[in-house]
Amino acid sequence: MKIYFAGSIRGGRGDSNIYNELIEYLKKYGDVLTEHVGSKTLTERGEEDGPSDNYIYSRDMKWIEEADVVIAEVTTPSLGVGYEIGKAEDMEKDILCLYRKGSPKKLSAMINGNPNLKIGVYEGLDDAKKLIDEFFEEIL
Ligand code: 6K6
Repeated sequence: MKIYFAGSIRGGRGDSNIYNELIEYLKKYGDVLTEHVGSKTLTERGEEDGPSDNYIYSRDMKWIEEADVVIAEVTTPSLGVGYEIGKAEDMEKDILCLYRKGSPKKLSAMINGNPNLKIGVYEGLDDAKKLIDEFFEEIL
């Protein structure tokens, strides 16, 4: 099972610890292609000598094509994550969007209102992990 995990990078790194925990949990279901999204050292600004945006775009699009499922943490709004979800939807991937209840940012209607996406609203990490289990139970 290849899993593409999407989470905000330039949209803001405030939830990076949560991404990290979710990625660790997802490893029980398969290979997470995008482990760097949970990195505690990855900032919104990136590194001077990091890969070019063009390289990142091409690599990430290839990984979405390869992935069996996409799990997106959507609490921190991110253009990149929204774009990835839209592309994955076109590719008819199974997609779970996890949104933390009580966030000051209301989830976009383009995600929340999309019948092709599974939306999981969670309170704490244990809750999010249960939603992940349910998602995999449904598709496996
Ligand atoms: C680090 C810091 C700034 O830029 C970087 C390197 N950038 C990226 N590296 C890997 N994946 C990326 C990068 N930028 C965006 N992505 C992909 O888009 C990831 O798979 C995330 O799910 C999503 C984040 O988009 P933004 O718009 O929040 O950056």
